[in-house]
Amino acid sequence: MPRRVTLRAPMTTDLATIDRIETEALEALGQTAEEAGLEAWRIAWLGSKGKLKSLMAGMKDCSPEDRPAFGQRMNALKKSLEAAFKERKNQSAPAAGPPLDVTEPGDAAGQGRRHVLARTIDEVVDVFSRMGFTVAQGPEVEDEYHNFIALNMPESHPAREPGDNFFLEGGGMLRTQTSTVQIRVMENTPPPIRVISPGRVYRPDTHDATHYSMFHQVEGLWVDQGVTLVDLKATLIQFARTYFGPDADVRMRPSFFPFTEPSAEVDIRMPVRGKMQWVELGGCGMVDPNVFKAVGYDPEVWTGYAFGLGIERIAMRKYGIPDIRWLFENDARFLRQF
Ligand code: FA5
Repeated sequence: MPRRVTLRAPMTTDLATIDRIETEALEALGQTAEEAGLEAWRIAWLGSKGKLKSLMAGMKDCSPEDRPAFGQRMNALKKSLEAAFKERKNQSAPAAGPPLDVTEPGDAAGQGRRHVLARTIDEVVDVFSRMGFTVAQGPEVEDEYHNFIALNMPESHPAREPGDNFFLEGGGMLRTQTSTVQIRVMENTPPPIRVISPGRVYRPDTHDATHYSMFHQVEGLWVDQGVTLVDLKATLIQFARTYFGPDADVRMRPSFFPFTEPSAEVDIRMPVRGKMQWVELGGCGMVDPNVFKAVGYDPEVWTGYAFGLGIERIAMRKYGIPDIRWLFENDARFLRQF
């Protein structure tokens, strides 16, 4: 039987009596189990009109020399009763009924998936890997040497304008193209070379349906003796047919890039909403002899081709996504479809 708690106000300043009162209070608490009893104990001992309050009122009856000891004892008592109450309440929680119905069927954990761009990169890498390319990586924070100078873009080149680049305070820049990795690979590896390098690049382009200020490219570089434009076109056709289907085709339109000569834009002909269409995916060309000189390769001995394709454009065509911005809005309703 839980002991009845009375609200008779104890009035004492005798410390030994207070010890006894504390023992009594804790015993009473120990015998109280159910929620209502605990609450009654709390009101009786710790409430605003409770016993602790009345005991504290004894302070005024203390002589000035006894006051500090009495005050300290009262503080300790208060802490002890509060801590004991908290512990008892925690222990008794299950007695109030199980908070969890373990027999209830659970919510299945939502299964995540890879972002459509990450998937596209994996798929593109897979196709080129099967053609013998290995994957190389380079830094996104670059220096102007690797982003421009070694790629045959002198100080006066219009692509180096501050408005077309994210230059960083204190030097350096965010790379604008994955062609930087061509240089980094050739600097560290003797030919022959066959690498692809997928990664993020940054340009202060205005956002619209086909442009974003951060996007992905995949760079390809093949250096060996006797490499020709035919090898380049054959590789791109092989990629297009494997990735977009056997009807896909490749067209190269003459163009200009400072680091390739000759240079071309790569268009791929593929089914777009059921109709075959030419779609521009990137640039390509034969590695310019000046680039070979910058990395210490002999341009009389070595030849090579390079290409750089936009990953977003590839994903948009493959999956019929009409607006590049949707790829970066993180709307799960959109992303869940892929
Ligand atoms: C280049 O960046 C060259 N480095 C490609 C290259 C590599 C040429 C090797 C020769 C040899 P370009 O600036 O055209 O080229 O960009 C290549 C592709 O990136 C574009 O065709 C497009 O698919 C994609 N791209 C460019 N700007 C954006 C943008 N703001 N948002 C999304 N994709 C873009």
